[in-house]
Amino acid sequence: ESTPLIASPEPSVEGFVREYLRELNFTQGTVLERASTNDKYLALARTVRHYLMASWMRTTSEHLRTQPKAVAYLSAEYLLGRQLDNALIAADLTDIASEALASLGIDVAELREAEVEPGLGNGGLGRLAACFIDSLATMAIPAIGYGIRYEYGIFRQKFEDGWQVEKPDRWLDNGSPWEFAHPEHEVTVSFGGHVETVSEGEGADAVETSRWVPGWEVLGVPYNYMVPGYRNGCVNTLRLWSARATHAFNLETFNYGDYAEAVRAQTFAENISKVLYPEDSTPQGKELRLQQQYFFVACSLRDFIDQLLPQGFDLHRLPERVCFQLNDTHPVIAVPELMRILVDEEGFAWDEAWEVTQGCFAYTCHTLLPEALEVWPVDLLGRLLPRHLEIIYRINDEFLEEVREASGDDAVLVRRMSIIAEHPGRAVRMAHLATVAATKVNGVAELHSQLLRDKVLADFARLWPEKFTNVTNGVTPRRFVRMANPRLSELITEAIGDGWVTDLDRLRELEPLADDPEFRRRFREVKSANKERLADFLARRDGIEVPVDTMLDVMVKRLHEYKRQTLQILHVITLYDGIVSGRLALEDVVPRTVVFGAKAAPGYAMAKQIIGLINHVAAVVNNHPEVSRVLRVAFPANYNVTVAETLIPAADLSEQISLAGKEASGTGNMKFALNGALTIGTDDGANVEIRQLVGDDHFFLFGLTEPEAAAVAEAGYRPATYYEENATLRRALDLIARGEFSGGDRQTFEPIVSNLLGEDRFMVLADYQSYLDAQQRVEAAYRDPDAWSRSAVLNVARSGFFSSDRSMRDYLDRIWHAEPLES
Ligand code: 26M
Repeated sequence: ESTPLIASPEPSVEGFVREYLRELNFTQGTVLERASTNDKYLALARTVRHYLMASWMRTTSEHLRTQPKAVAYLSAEYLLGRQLDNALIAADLTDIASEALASLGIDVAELREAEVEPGLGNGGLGRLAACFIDSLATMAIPAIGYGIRYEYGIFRQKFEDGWQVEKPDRWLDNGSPWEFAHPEHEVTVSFGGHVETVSEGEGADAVETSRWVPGWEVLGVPYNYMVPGYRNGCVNTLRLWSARATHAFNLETFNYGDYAEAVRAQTFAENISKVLYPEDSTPQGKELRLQQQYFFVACSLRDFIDQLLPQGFDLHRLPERVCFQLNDTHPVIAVPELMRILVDEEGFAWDEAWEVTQGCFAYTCHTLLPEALEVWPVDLLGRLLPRHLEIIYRINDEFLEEVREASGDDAVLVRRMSIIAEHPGRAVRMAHLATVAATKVNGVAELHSQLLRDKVLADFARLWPEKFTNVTNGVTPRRFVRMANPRLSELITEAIGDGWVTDLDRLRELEPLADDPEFRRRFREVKSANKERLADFLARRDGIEVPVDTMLDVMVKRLHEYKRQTLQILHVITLYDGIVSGRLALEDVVPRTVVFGAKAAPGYAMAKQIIGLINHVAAVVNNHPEVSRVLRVAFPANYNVTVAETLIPAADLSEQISLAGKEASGTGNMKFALNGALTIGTDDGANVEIRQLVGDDHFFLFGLTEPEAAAVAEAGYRPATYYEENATLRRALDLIARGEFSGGDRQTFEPIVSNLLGEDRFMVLADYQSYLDAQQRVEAAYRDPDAWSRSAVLNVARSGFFSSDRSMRDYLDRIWHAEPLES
């Protein structure tokens, strides 16, 4: 309590100027006249940091002093987005900083753009983790995020002739002013080796205990990042681990004089945190990926026990102090790791250790696709973590005993539920391990949680119904409304005050204003200003020209067959075909600009094909003298959080068109609704809840429902039937097949066409006509600007539920049972 703490500077323009120049001169080591944009950006970032520093130190000290129950979020990904603007807004420094820098002749806007966003995640799952830690800080919940400090985040996407190529994301090159390295808190992580069995005691009292004799070690160095709450004096911590070679290892090799070998060893160790794996649905079972997972989890558990609990804390009581939330199965190796710590290091009896472990973990599942479920071959896992494999076997033995007892020895059931799969090879099913160990298992939207209970984890839900719960995802209104859409924020605040930023249900108070013509006019002004901002942004960033007076129709998300970007491109092709063939008069088309943003996993050939198709269709459409008057397609490369922040506030129409039952939740869908776009979507994931809240009249629903899709699949789906029976669809597919978008070449997109006609796993053809009809309803609605903007305002007013603050309340009530830190 008596920690001497330097106060953060008082917020004033003069004070800010002083702090800023001090950073520029003393830390950046330059003077204003010679400073580069990057120098100026770094100095600004460090200045803003100062204003949050005292709160950070205070939050940390209070946490250590009061020892509350904490949430430790374990996630292999945090897709943070840029930090500067978020920090400025959280600290309420935006105006002061702009004025201060303006007085020095610097434009803050220009410095903002100098920041390279930390893209330490693939998509929804990583961005969700970032939203959650923001909400936890804003709600003053004692929480720490643990993850990996990848040296290279998600690849930078470029297009060459319309085809995706990947470039390394060198996000650290220009300096990283938001992180604090703490090498003094390094953790040693062991790998490999073997397990020895030692007998202790004599005769009947003899017990066999296992001892892990590791083969090699690496160090984990923590890097701390501030997670500022919104103007509440709470600043939590995100702790990301970076791998280093051990000193001993190095020294030894150096002493033998083998310099090259020593450096090789170092490189080997540091490879562990080198790069984010860019797959987000088909885990490849790569050894390095398992190394990453164990590395960050072992560091995090050690760190929590050593740094956040008092010395000598009785670990029997660990569940009173922490809930480790497993963000999908990626950190599940934490389960045997905690067992190992308790049994092998702390001398717990197995049953005691298992009770503690079961009380400490909760598991969130983010998928329904079977190919996305992680499994680790037993030989790989046994080679890398022999003791953990042994522990997993014992957990499984005892679990299967319980299943036998409960089922009257149902051997088929036992095989289905086993943590160890036998075919095609023996492998550990991480989702089963997670489900067995967790206090609670949750899905990420109502429909998804229901399908988990009914399908993917049905056996487990029958055994332990109370274990299963739902927490519908959410997004942070700070970043995705307040920061990304300042114009809309101002309009809302003018109408209902600024309480909505931390209490998003208050957006309901906007409902009556949907009927106010003046408010709707101002809402339309905001949209159109946001379109101008987007047009500017794309012109400068990509040299893409987008019209500002058309319907902006946006589909941004990872490229996946189940998300069905192909369905939207088929709609574009159908419009093109209609106009070119003269069946559709230009005057009858509502002018629209279709924007795509999507990265494909580098090894996902079909996804890359689809990217190629979209770009090639775009080229043809945009260069056609007639068609381009009413239809444009824009596909800016390298979609990321920064792009989302300018794109989403400008959108009129949000495309959420996955096959029902495949998208666990979606979170982009929420961001669009909150920014006043209307959704065209299937009954999938959180779309279901969005539609229920905003109302059917303000949502364009189409497509099969999940039970319908399941029935079609069951009966034997034959996509070719749709091709044969629907002339419009046939014309669109034939255009692709005949090379209309590939300079006459029929081979280029043959794989897409034959996949759609042959297998079409995600039923694009089955939903095509229904989608077209819904797009017709969109056009009709858009022709009436008053009705459209009324619906848009109602989307905003009724989407407060999708704040990640609400998600956090649900996790707290149903799973974590932690409370805010008093301040
Ligand atoms: C696994 C192993 C190896 C390499 C990568 C992975 C991997 C990484 C990310 C697997 C899945 C990953 O993410 C899946 C994901 O983003 N799921 C999405 O989660 C969102 C948040 O809950 C949901 O809104 C989306 O519907 C869901 O697709």
